[in-house]
Amino acid sequence: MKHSRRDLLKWAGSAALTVPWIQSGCLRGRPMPRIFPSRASLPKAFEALLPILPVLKPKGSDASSDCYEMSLRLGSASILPGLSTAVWGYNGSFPGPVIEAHRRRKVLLRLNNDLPVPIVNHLHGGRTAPESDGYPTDLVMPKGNFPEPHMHDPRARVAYETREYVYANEQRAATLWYHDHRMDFTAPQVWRGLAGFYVLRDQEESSLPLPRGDKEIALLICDRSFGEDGSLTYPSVDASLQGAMGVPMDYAGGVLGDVILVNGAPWPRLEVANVRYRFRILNASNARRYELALDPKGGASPFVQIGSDGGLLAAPVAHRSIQIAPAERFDLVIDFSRYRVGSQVTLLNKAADGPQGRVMRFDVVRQERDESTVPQQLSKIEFPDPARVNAARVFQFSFRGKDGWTINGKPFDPGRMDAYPKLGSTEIWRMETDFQHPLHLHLVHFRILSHSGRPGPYDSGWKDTIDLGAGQVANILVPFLGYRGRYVFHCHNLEHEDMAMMANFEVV
Ligand SMILES: [Cu+2]
Repeated sequence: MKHSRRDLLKWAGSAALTVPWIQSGCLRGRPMPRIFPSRASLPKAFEALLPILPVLKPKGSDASSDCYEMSLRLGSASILPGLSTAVWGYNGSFPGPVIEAHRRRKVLLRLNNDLPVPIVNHLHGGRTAPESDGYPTDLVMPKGNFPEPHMHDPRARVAYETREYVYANEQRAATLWYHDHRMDFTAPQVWRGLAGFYVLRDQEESSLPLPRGDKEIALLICDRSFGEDGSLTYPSVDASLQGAMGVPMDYAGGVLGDVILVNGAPWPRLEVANVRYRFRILNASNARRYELALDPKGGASPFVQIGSDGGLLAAPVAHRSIQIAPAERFDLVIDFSRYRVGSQVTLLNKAADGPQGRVMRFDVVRQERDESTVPQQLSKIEFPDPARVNAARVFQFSFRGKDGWTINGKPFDPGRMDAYPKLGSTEIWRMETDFQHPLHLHLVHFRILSHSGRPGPYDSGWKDTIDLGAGQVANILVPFLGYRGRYVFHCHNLEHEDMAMMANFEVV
């Protein structure tokens, strides 16, 4: 049955539409990302200590797999001084605990839904069988009498209260992450806290002399806004997330927070030794892009990139600053021996002014001997030959008024298949955009062949998300490996995604 965007019409009919959105900030008719301002007073920067995210312990293990279990439930977090914040978290925590996985060792993840709404879990960057990938209609329904899901997708695999996700980990080491992917409601559910790291390791990576132990730190960066009482606030049309989806048209371009959180703490600081550190950085924001830079600079190119969405690069790449869009990951080494002990080094966000122009601070507080190095060769990467592809496709990502954000002019419909790549084949996908969109394909990793003409500075290695600016075109080389079945590709600006910028491919 054809899925109508009934809810989108509700969204389009919401009160905010009475404000012509042409006046509310737009780029040639397209709504722009916009700050939803906090009512709470913004906390002082660099007072909170950076939380180091705890690693989830397996419930059990055998020769080939580790079993984990988490409940998605209401939790309470201390984010703003003197206030507590209700979050929706994996095990009640925001961000969720880190899952440490190993190549070729299966992870069995049982998730229990103790929230009042359906949830879906997606492992972003995972080469996952379709039944565990977190297709947006593969809901895990909440306890009690929740009304039947409003979408009618005959292929939906609806579970009740609990589901076991199986991750084969038949892929190279990489920084992955898990997050909610419920159709039409991903943006508010991730905003409330449903996201965490999944660090996949392998022998190749562990054998390198990179910074490790307490010198390897995962940083989940996101922006949020808060009410006077410390609650997370978001402009949902229906805050229960049980009825109408979406946000008023003013926020259809994307919701920005005015508080920058790292690992759940506002503008935190971290005490470091004057040695190399490895930071696995994830932009888990709904719609905010960052350009990360250091102050003081610490040389012309203080960031040494060693990895991307899909794991290690072939060789390190030095950067003056890092542009990171929603869902992208950067694996970076910063050498604090460039600074004197006693220095305070601010991680800036040059993409914004004011409070959002800063992210966190590193305080260089002690001297240590550095045992780590960054080898000139990190990994051997063999990309498929672009001259020997099996198919080429074009996808246009554009805003179409009441249809919302569309792909090839069409809003998401679980009942419509948009491409049938063959298992084991390689395709070139040409992506064209009208606006800034971070585009993500499930199941696969791809190589960026061109990005507005040529590969950009951040396009080395394997990617699963590509950030395209307004009017840009990219060609990506995509090997379809792993599994047959139905998967989605979509914009990872979560408001765009909820408002229909998603499509299907079926690997056959
Ligand atoms: Cu988008």
